[in-house]
Amino acid sequence: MHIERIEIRYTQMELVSSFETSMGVELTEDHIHVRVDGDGLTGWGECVVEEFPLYSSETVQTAWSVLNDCLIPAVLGKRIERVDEAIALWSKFRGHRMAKAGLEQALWDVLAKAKGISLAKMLGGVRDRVPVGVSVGLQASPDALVRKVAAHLAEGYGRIKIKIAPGRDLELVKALRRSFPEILLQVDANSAYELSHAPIFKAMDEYELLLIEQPLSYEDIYDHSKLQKELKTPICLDESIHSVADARAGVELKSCRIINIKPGRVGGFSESIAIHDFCAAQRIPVWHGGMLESGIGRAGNVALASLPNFTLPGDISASRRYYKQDIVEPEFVLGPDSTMAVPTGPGIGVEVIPDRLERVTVRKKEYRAG
Ligand code: OSB
Ligand code: MG
Repeated sequence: MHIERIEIRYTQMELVSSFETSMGVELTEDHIHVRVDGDGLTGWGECVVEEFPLYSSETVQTAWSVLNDCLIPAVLGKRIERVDEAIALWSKFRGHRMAKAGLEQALWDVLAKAKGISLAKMLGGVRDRVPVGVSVGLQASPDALVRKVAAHLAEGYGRIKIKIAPGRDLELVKALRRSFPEILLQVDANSAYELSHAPIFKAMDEYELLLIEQPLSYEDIYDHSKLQKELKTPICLDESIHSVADARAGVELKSCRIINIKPGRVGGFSESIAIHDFCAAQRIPVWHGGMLESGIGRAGNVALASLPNFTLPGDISASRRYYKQDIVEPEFVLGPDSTMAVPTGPGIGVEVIPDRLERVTVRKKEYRAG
């Protein structure tokens, strides 16, 4: 395929409710949407950066500049038949994984469309529905959290993840277990704790949590191995895993028993598949994380989550849990038994609605070959 045209858009979408974590409060989601055109086909990708470097060191501005200066010039005007060829063209550039993943998704989409197959099929997916859950932000009080979780359970979500932060942790787990003794429940600390907080996590062992996500620092692997030794509950790493090499370190050091995969955090679907395959061989279950994506990123997440070792429910919720109106049709909805259907049409399998995308665009830039 001849890569004829690329377009990037700085987009800003208002969340239906604010999302508070140990990192801060988000009211809007700032991402970069990527469009690639070649041989009469269009591919879409979403770069899951944020306005500030809180979750990751990347931001909308850093990803914009790396796309503009490095990644787009590497592939524009080239003939590309396989995603590996594009990755080889930009692999000399270090880091900036979210920037790479956004462009990579658009290439996967357009190349899947050229073959007339779904993105899920092209990635190696084997399921037509994937198990999903919902990630619930910090609330004003334990009672407010119980009410919020009750509402999500009523909507049909069968797995609840709550955010925790120092001083807002054990009491939340206790309050939820009092009201909902049987639900699938897990917690996410987003790196807010230190090894000296081990007693808090040990106390959580009483509450049958599926996992404790990223308790310690965002690049740490070693201290997590010390903490995991003290706990019955599995630790799951999110922020610390940027590559299959990190996954190997985490598993070999016994820092975690579960890994969260987000294509943006690891540089794209190709690296995600490598981590998935490594974990499958090591009998480490994986699940799909989320970055409050629009329908474009969500379509990619659902496709990737259809691979066989994504055995735990993902942070993949219905479009309406995030946004009043998604920018794709059909929007993503929650199906029976807390599952979501994997799109079956060519590529990402959903259609981007141009005027909705336009409405959320803050600025855009286009690049043409030759
Ligand atoms: O740590 O999983 C996380 C959102 C933004 C940044 C980091 C995280 C999250 C979530 C939201 O938990 C998951 C979702 O998209 O539903
Ligand atoms: Mg997380």
